[in-house]
Amino acid sequence: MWQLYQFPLCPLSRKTRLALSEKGVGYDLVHAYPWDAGDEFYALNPAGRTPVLHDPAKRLTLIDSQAICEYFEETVDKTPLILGNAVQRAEIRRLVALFDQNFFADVTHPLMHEKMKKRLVLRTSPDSGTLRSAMRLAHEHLEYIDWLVGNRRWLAGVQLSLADFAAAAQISVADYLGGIDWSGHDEAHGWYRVMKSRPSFRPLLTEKMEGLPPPRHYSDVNS
Ligand SMILES: N[C@@H](CCC(=O)N[C@@H](CS)C(=O)NCC(=O)O)C(=O)O
Repeated sequence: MWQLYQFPLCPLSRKTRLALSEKGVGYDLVHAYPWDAGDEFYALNPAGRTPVLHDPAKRLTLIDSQAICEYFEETVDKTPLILGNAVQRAEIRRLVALFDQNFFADVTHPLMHEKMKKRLVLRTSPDSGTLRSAMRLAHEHLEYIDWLVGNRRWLAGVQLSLADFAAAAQISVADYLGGIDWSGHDEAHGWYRVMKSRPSFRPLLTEKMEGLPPPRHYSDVNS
């Protein structure tokens, strides 16, 4: 059985979990907090980053959310997530990179640092300027999602793809941390409600980070 080393608010682990679930791949969760990880985790991934997927019986370790998603895309036929022709697959990969890297750097990572790490690890107060900037940048990303959803059926085109799961994974963590204001983003909000109501999303919405409860609306699929 696969073991997924992750922590509840790691957006890249969330993307991986959504893809595994959509593809019907079973796994056990192992909590690994990069700031407090033990030797066992560092032995698997000396870079100390989550997610890491490990199969002890096969002595196989997969590292990096995109490498893991691509591995299962190549080995499991069920629910293709990087699909279509070469141009369409390139567009899916472009958007996955945009959310994994840009949205993460602009919005999710600053929110995680200010609201999660400072509270649970560093025991200091969040910086309001950094939070304001993350929320302003979140609006810009949501505007782009409004445009994508308004012009296409799903983010990368006519079919649901890994781009939708990469974006929804980042937004779900930002939303947990109170960084998403949907005002003026009806199209993006409608798309996110649909993503939230998928069975693959349910375990993420009920999971909590110890010492850091989510806002009440977070797990409500209608809000
Ligand atoms: N490219 C990697 C990035 C993984 C990553 O940055 N994970 C974060 C948590 S969401 C982490 O482990 N950070 C620990 C650190 O920066 O020390 C992936 O997609 O898996």
